[in-house]
Amino acid sequence: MNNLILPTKNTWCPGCGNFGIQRALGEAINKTDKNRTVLVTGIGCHGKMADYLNINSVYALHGRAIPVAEGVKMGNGDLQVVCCVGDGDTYNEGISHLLHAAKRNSDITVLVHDNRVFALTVNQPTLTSPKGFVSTTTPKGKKEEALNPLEVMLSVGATFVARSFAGKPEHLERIILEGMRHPGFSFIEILQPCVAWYSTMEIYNERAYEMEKEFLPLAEAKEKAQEWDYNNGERIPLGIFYKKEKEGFDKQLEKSFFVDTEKILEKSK
Ligand SMILES: Cc1ncc(C[n+]2csc(CCOP(=O)(O)OP(=O)(O)O)c2C)c(N)n1
Repeated sequence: MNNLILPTKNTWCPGCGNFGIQRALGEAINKTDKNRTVLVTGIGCHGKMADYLNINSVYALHGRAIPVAEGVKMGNGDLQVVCCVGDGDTYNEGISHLLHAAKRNSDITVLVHDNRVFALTVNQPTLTSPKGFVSTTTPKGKKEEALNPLEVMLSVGATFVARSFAGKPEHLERIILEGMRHPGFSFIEILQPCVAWYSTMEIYNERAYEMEKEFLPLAEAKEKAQEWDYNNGERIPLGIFYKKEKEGFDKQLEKSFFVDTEKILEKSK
């Protein structure tokens, strides 16, 4: 029984992929210390997770959930900090924050609810919408190709890179738990069907498969990430592509802070 799901009035569309993510995230948090967990969300349909899960939470500005989450973690390193962000939110509006947090290995877990559309504002394309995507601002189809966020994350030095699917809540729960336990930045791309603007459930059910071999060496992980580039590709691999042990940024900061302070005190004697 997922006792974190609140009976609050829910405005997600019936059949929305957010329900699968809510179930998986609630179950994963239940298996950790819920009272030590903080959820930071962006703005959009995904952001309502803050209202629908019984957990300490903060709504950030659109695209700015990641720096808020980093601040929470730096302020209190004992907390487990999880971010629910949208693809429009974090690949379009706030992509620089995502790159910097991944590069510096901030110890936060980022769940991207990637429905490949700005949903709450009723259908504009995002970086992961495919070429040809018809929307309110691209009535004749999107001219640009999509971005593959996994390739980007692997290139900037993210230490945990995974992909799951809202239609597989058990798989997603395992990946979220692994991500939360990873001592550094964990990036989890979640394929999320949007019943209103981009109904992909059938496509993902046909094409998405769980990789037999996970935790690949970096070059292999990059190659595997290219199997589906968000425009073309028949099969969509799911699972943990890459994981590397590296001290989280808050721990590195803590050490340098104390070392410097000690040196200053020593000099002032
Ligand atoms: C700085 C800023 N820009 C734009 C908006 C308007 N806005 C609110 S929700 C939203 C769409 C969010 O899309 P996405 O992040 O993909 O989340 P989804 O709704 O698909 O879950 C936008 C553009 C805003 N609130 N703040």
